[in-house]
Amino acid sequence: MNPSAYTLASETYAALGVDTEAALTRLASTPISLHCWQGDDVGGFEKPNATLSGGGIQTTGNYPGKARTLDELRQDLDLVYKLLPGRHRLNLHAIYGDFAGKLVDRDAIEPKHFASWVEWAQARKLHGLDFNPSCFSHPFAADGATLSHDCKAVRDFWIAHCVAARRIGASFGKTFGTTTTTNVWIPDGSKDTPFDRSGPRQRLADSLDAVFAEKLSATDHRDAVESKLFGIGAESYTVGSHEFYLGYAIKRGDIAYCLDAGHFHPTESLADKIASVLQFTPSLLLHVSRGVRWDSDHVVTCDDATRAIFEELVRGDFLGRTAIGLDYFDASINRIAAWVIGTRAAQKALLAALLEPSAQLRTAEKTGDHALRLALFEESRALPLGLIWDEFCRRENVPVGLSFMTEIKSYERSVLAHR
Ligand SMILES: [Mn+2]
Repeated sequence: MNPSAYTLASETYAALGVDTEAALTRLASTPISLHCWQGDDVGGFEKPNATLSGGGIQTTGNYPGKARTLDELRQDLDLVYKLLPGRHRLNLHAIYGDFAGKLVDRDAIEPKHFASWVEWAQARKLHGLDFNPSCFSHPFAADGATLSHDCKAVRDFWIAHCVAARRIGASFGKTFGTTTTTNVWIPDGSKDTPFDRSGPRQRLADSLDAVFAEKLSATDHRDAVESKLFGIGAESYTVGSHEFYLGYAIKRGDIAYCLDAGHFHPTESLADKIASVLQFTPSLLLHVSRGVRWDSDHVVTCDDATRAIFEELVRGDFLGRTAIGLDYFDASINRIAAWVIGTRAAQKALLAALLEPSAQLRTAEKTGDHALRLALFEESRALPLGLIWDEFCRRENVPVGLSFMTEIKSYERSVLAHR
């Protein structure tokens, strides 16, 4: 009998000292948190026909088939998870609660509003749920400030929202027995050059202290803070900048810093920041995204920048201290395809990192043989990654190769066309 394509590929890797079985085991046990907001263009379900407003973020495109209700979103996610190898998580924003037709304001959300999500996720054996307060698409966020607002009543409203969000996150962690990450991102900033850059930052630091004052179980729950360079309509100043949140996370020592791949200058390497951040913070939240010129939230691809991020996680042995989430929203193509392509691309980038000839690379670097190091990097690019990936999909009983697109197309004809 001829050896399988996987056996041949595995031998190619073995010749470089790489154990493909160990890589597949690690890949299978690394969950990715899927962002629920790809399915409905960040509208949420607080009220019928809710749409994203403000926040410095924007979906572009008007591809048909957008999920209009919780049920439609869940139906779409069922297909998404079916097409992904491995066991994953779901990342919910507060605006995706099951409010049963009642208006529940953001400061009044409770775990009970997410009980049907918990039930849904448990029935599908998801790894767990993650959470985010939604500090946008709300009258109190309309002037571009939330936790840093100069009006105390507005700040207090958003503090109450974030406190409520943390409790919901902790309830998820307790239920699933896996640590839930609740990530605080706010859009606060200004379109034009401000005079006072310090005041809003002082107010934000004070607000965050109030948000994080309640001690929650570190087993159930992890807090994260997410920085940003700029937003649409907030081009000149962002209160929660990289320096602000990195400093805040280090000062506290018990919260994770969130690095979003779309939240830096286009020429900055997110990968290069990982080992620096983790020198001084206990854990990291990654928002894998793909900025194109601006924080455009394009679908993740297995490009060099994404591969470099996962290489850092593996080389530094940081996977255990990192929560991996996706954050993008593309409304110009089939949204389910966007979810599946992006998640599979992130997983492929992780697999590529796990298949690096790391022992040989380390030795070459240690002995000063930089030509060999370069040669190993270049040879690695042409290794049969795709054959190992196909084997992973086969073992996980999900479509191999492009056939996942056939299932998505069929769903588009039978379900999405009727929305
Ligand atoms: Mn993000």
